[in-house]
Amino acid sequence: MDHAATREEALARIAAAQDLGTLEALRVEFLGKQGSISGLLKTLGAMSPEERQVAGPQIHSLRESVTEALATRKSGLETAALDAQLASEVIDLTLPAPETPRGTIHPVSQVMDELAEIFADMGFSVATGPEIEDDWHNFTALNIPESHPARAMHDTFYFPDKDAEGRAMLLRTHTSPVQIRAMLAQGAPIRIIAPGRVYRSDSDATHTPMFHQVEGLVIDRNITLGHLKWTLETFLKAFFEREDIVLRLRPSYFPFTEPSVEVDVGFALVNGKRVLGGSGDEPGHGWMELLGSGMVNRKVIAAGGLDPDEWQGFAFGVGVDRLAMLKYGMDDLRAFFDGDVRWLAHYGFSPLDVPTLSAGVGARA
Ligand code: 2U9
Repeated sequence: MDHAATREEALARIAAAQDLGTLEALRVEFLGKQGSISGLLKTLGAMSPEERQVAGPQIHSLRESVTEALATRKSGLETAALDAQLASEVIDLTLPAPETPRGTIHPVSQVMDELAEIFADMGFSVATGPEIEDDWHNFTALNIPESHPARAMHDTFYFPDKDAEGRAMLLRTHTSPVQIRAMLAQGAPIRIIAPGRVYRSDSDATHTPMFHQVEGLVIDRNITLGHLKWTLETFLKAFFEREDIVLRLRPSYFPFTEPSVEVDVGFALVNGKRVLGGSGDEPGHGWMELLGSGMVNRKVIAAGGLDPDEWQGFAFGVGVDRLAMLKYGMDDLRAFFDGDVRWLAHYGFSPLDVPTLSAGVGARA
């Protein structure tokens, strides 16, 4: 029996298969357990040796041709499929890459980093403390008596409950309690700045219920107002990146300092805008109140656990948001806390510019 017709038909159908599924179905049809060629092979067992000698090679040859044709067609179909995929998935390397959204450093963070860097050069370290305080650390230790207006509900956010020691709990109204804690924890001498969030119940164009302060504290033997003036002058020259910063110290009053001084900075009017620099007494110039300071009150030194006859010091406080507005030219404080990404894209700083001070004026993101 010749299998030429079977072979021809099988090879034709294999060659005509248009996909791998059809080809697999053909393999099963011919060579599977119940396949037609497998069936032919099974007939060999029942043949006489003479018949088998003739039919055996024919059936085996048929199986080999079909096996080979299946493999050839399979690789042909696979190559065609790969070619089609490659043709449809062309990568155009000339297309611009999608832009990766990049955040910016908030001006408040930038200014705080600048302050830490400037004061580090003068030997100060950064101290931090809790934003939820008790009224002893926030007020009493700072010589702010019970009757002081700063203690009234109007200014201070109080919590409804007292702490374990029976002290009223509040959101700190300044970072001064950080320095009280530092004095109690580490003793003297001290050179620290305390930057951070503070809270006052106040809200208009120039006041937000949360704002940022940096305070400084130096405690040592024989500290004078001269040290205070030199420190503030050196700080402001470095911060505003101008050598012609001129300070004016005016007598003032704060409960935690005695004597107390308010510090004004000279400015010039340039095209109707205030530009810091030069004496405020020159024609066309003026003075701008910038920060508060003074020699630490003896009572506050004592509240910090130190002997006021042995240790003296100076302290100062300034609004970080105000410093940022003056240096980088924003005019509305409220925008600092709106979280508007367009404002941040304009006024924010590149996170890739380190160290921070060299990012400086005119080097925004
Ligand atoms: C201790 C002793 C004294 C910190 C000081 C000021 C003066 C001051 C204001 C500036 C603008 C607060 O942000 S503001 O509204 N601060 O005028 N702060 S002296 O004196 C201290 C602090 C801690 C132990």
